Amino acid sequence: EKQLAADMPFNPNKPGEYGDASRTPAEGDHHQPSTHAATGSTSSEIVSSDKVGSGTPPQGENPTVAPLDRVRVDPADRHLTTNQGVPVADNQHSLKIGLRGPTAMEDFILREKITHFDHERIPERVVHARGSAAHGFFEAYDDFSSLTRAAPFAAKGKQTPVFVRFSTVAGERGSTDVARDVRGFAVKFYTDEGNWDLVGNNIPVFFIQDAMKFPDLVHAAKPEPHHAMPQAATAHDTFWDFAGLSPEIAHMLMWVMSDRAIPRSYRTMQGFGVHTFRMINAQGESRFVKFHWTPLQGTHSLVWDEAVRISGADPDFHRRDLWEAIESGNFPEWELGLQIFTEEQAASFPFDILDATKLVPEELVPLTPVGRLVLNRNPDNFFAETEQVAFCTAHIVPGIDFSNDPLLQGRNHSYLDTQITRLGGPNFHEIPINSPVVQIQNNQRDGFHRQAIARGRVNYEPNSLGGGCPFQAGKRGFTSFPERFTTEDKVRGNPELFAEHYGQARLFYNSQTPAEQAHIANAFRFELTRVQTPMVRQRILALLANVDDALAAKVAEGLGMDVPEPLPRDYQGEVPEYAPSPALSLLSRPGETGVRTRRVAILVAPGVDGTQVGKLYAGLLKSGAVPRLVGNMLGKVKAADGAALDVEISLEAGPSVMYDGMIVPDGAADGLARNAHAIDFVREQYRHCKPILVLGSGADLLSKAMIPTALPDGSPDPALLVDGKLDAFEAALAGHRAFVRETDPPMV
Ligand code: HDE
Repeated sequence: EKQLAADMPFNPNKPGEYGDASRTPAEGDHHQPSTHAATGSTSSEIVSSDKVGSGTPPQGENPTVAPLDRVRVDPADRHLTTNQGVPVADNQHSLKIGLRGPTAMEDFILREKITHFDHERIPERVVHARGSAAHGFFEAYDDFSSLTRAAPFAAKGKQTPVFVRFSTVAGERGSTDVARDVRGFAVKFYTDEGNWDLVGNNIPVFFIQDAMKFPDLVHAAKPEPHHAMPQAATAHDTFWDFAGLSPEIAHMLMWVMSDRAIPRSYRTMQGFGVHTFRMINAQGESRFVKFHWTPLQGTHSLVWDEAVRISGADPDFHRRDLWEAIESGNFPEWELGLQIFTEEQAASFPFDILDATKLVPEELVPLTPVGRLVLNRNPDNFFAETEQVAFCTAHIVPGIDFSNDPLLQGRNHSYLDTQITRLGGPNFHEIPINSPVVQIQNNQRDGFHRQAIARGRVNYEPNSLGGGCPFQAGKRGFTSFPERFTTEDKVRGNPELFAEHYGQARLFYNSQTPAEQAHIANAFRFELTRVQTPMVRQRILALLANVDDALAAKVAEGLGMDVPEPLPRDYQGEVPEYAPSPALSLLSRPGETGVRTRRVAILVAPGVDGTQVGKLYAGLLKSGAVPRLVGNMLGKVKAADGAALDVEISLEAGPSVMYDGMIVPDGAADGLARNAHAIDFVREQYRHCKPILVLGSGADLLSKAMIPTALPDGSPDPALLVDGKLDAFEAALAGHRAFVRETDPPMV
């Protein structure tokens, strides 16, 4: 039997209960010896006891903001207790009046356990319910204080802790990771001057321009209210109905129908602040900025057919990928780039920088790299951290300010407000993952779930009884940029340039490679085919007719319809012409990590060349790839030389879509060819344009699966290597996919 270890602080939530020794602060905490400040406490409070501690906390201490260690709970070598700390003798049986009798009402242990369980769930986020997160840091490349006084940019090499949550938008908490959707990219910086939340997306523009329209947009995109279908998908009538009646959506539609909306990994997505923000330096000078996160891993996406299959094979695909990368020490990394511009520059742009449906082309304002983001630690507890984290666009720090983007202005209200329902009250800032690393001192009091025990009689300001504390920070504190306004009428409406919806939609489309353009057309075809109401399809075609004739024609053909008259345009001025921006193509950022973390299936079966398999496996591991021996079923496979190989996963449990590339070694084909899973595996690898290496008789599996070894035009397939070298395979793997192989409809 484990003994009670009452002298040890087994629940760090309650360090004060275990005497002074257990109050030793965690590293990084500025714990000062107590001098008992002017707290107004009476002498009777200053009685030391195990429960209340000394009654004199160190001056200014507020343990609700201490490092997370203060609330990490580890059960090793501990017995069960109730929530009141009472040791639990029997956790298997309720208390009964005789073994076959009714359960006693008195069983407080049962009732506490069941009651807590009954209330385990909290409401999911109204959007972005499905997400995954990790801890890490942001490191500034330099001292950028001439641009901003924001603490993370104050010195070269300065590190600021962060917590980052990625998400889909429309799906519910348990929905698939790989739905076609925008991804959230929300970063909480725990800065020296309070928390700064940069709550962005993986797409730099948005569906609508004004917060007023957000509830309608979300209602239209979410499952239809009468039958709650479809889950995590925009491919239904209500979304497209709303879209066709909201032409400002044109640019965003190009992005969400592109491969951006089906990323290969959270690690291979860009992130964007979307809105224009301000940065302000210590002299009060302001510049506009746009935030860009660029992944070192490159920008890579799935193909649609693959995404659909992954939803079945592993709906946690992105969550698992992020988790495994961090666990294996492959810490994902992004560079933060800023587009910095002045008010005068902004006034010269052919679009309005307050319009979230517009981006600032990088050709117009190039990126200035300012630092890097590294995610290096998985959360300890999904609920406590990933679920309870509360991002809020209004969480900004000195040196950062808003623009008047009407979407951002509305968000600034929404994010704090929504937490009050979701997290059950106004004290969510005290939930450990949300609390800043700096002191919270103010006269806000009480409310549900209050943690801080504010001392003294003074809870107002100004005061003299508390020595005037806490006092206003004055110049050190946050000051809003004193933007000057001319006197204008109070109106509901939009600035003029907001009405121009098509120039940048066209810019995006024209900046894509032919393969990417084809994927956009196919995505429209797929989504609109799912739409039941012909009129709704028709209106989208009319919208596309304003973007690109060829695209409209291609989608119309796919729907068996004619291209209608273009939607009438609100904007009377000239639609700006933009030169194509190669930076908008996903393929323009192959990344710097090569084959690291890319998953490779080596198919094995009895008679396979074991030495070859060993060499391939070791070679791939050496390059940082993740090889897996995939076979008909788990267990040993006898290689040609008699050695036994361990199959790591079966074809059934680890289908093709789980891998970025495949190898069929010599001798494996015979033992695989009768398993239709193996045939499917090769065909899907091929159809999804993944690199394939076949060695010796391994090539037989290709012919069994009827895979063409040359491209439709007769030229060699750059990613199908017959008797090729591992180096060449790895080069193809680093290049991700060979879209040249693609046909519509697929031939394989
Ligand atoms: Fe959000 N959004 N949003 N959004 N959003 C929320 O806040 C909202 C918008 C974004 O990982 C909610 O805490 C309004 C743009 C992310 O926890 C809610 C409007 C962008 C996340 C909310 C927008 C985003 C949210 C739901 C239009 C990209 C997840 C739960 C005016 C720049 C953060 C919550 C996380 C979450 C409101 C538009 C990104 C309801 C009203 C534009 C990444 O407050």
